[in-house]
Amino acid sequence: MARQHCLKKTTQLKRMVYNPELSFLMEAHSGLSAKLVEEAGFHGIWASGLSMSAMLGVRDNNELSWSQVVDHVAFMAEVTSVPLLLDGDTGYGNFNSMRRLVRKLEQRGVAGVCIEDKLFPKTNSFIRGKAQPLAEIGEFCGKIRAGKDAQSDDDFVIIARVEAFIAGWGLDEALKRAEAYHEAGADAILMHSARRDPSEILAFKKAWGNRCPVVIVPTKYYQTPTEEFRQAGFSLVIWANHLMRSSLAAMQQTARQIFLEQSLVSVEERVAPLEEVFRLQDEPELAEAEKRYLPVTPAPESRVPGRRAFDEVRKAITGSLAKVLAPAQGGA
Ligand code: SPV
Ligand code: MG
Repeated sequence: MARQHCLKKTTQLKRMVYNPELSFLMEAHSGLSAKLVEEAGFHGIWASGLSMSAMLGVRDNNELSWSQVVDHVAFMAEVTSVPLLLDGDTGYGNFNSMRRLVRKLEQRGVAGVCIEDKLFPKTNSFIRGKAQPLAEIGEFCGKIRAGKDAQSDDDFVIIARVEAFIAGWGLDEALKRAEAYHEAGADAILMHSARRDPSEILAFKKAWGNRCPVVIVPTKYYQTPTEEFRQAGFSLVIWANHLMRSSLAAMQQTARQIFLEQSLVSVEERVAPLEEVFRLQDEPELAEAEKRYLPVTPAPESRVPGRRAFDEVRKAITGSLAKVLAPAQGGA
């Protein structure tokens, strides 16, 4: 069970976004990985579209339907007490899809959603980025407004992700889009970049100033010291896919080794013990609950058919057998 927190998850996320100090969201893609993010100490979870798709064996091209995504993140939200920000791709359709998405996410305990200004079905930003068409600004603003109007919790967070740098449009377009999305009501701007250095996002932040919080995803410019992001005044850093990628590498290694060795001997010591799995599933809580809710376990004898019933059945079978066998025996 997730531990209790005195603030709503939406409020926690909103405060994190608006807090001038740099905060971090860590990627998760399942209930288990979400729990690990929380246990590691992170105050928020990024439900990555890339990672959820990859872990389910499909592409990051909206091959998962939006309701499959909502069902999936519901597990992650249910078992954690820190807020979860869903990578909502393009909002899975038009403004109407966005309204429905926001309502469903609120019902499932998700604290916020980030939508990107590309076209449905989207493609991951690191695959043929420059070939990707961007959404029309007015249409995307309508989606943001529809989402903000649909939320029933004032603290539910909607982040607008600008893909202008990814698509090769440059700083002016990035600023124009950020300004429009901010005016449409986005709580923050996620400025994405596929460069190996932070020049694009630093140039944006310098020009943007503190108009509203800015979120970054340093997957490609990972060598930049975090202190630079802090000094530049970013609000949130998203470590976007590193649990998925680390588990992938570990699973490949384990599968290969067991296949080659036809034995578990050399892997047993380096995989998580079963006790750790049971702990993360909170088995002790169920054992406690059983004590509270199940009737006192009956004595073993009373759980098998009564002795008398057993004897009667045996007598009936023996009697029938005797009847069947008697003529045969008599005739021998
Ligand atoms: C994701 O994690 O799915 C993202 C971030 O959208 S990225 O893959 O960097 O586009
Ligand atoms: Mg994504």
